[in-house]
Amino acid sequence: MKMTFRWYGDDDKVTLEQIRQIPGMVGIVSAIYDIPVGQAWPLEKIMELKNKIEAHGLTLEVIESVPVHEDIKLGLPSREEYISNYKETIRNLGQAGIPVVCYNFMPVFDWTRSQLDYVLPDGSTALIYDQKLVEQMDPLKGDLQLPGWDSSYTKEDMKNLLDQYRSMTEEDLWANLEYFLQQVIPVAEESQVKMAIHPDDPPWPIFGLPRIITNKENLERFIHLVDSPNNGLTLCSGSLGVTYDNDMPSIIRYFGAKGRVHFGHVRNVKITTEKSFEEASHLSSDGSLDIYEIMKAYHDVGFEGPIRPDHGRMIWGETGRPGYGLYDRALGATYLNGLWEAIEKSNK
Ligand SMILES: [Mn+2]
Repeated sequence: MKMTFRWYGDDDKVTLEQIRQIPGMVGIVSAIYDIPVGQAWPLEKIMELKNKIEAHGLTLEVIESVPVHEDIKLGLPSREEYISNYKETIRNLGQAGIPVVCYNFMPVFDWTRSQLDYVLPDGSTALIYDQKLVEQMDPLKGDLQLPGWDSSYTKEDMKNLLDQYRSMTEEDLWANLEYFLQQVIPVAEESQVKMAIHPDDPPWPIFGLPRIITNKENLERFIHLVDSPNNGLTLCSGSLGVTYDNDMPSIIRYFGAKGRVHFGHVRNVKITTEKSFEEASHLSSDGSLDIYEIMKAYHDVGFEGPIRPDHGRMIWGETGRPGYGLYDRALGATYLNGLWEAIEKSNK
């Protein structure tokens, strides 16, 4: 297992100097943020990012994400150009020696929360998701809390986009995903890049839009859309794990044994009511997930890929990108490394 940390580039308040000082930290998860979605990433920009990270004694282990243009998810004729650009990006990433690409296939909205600064009893703040509140939100009113959603859609663009998705079924989305993979995975194979889809967060439909990367059965269907070792998964405990229907350790063991887990996001959540949850510190006793069992599952399947602490709370007065402060994620990384050392030593 390689411990990694997400870094949002030069605009990130958290610096590479700080990340390097976290004990046991070896790698960076990052992306190029100033290229419009759908355009190819030039090799020079990728090399620039990689060199900067390496100059700080770290390695660029994962690109998270290369975003998938909406026209690909919608299956529009214009997808051809965007898929062609995506393939070019994968080839360039391969040439730069980047081993893993994380992406997702959620229509319109990336990860969604109902509040970004919920105050926990200890005074720290966390992201939370309350299904009832989300049901009352109107994507056209701009009152959404969308931390993972970095877009400049106007109200009109948004309305048009939602209209285009109106008649789309889950099966249509599966077909469009399959079409995308059939073209991209052979290029990933040639380029020695492991593609790792991130589960939908939360793992159920929101605002009437279909979501399909949601549970073990669908992950199984996904890996067979194109049966290649390069067609794999990012397993995110904080996404799949927000429902008791998804048993994270067993999902990690099942797909890990098949060699299809290429990246792990590990974080804890506290399930409050059905379809509602609060993000918690990484510690098992602070949430609903058993983080020891999750790390043990990665260990037992011989996982050698990157893992990162996922979202953290805001603690010690830190302000910054919701879920992506330095302190709580650093504590998370240290805790995960501690569990790993204990698991390794008890298995000797
Ligand atoms: Mn995640």
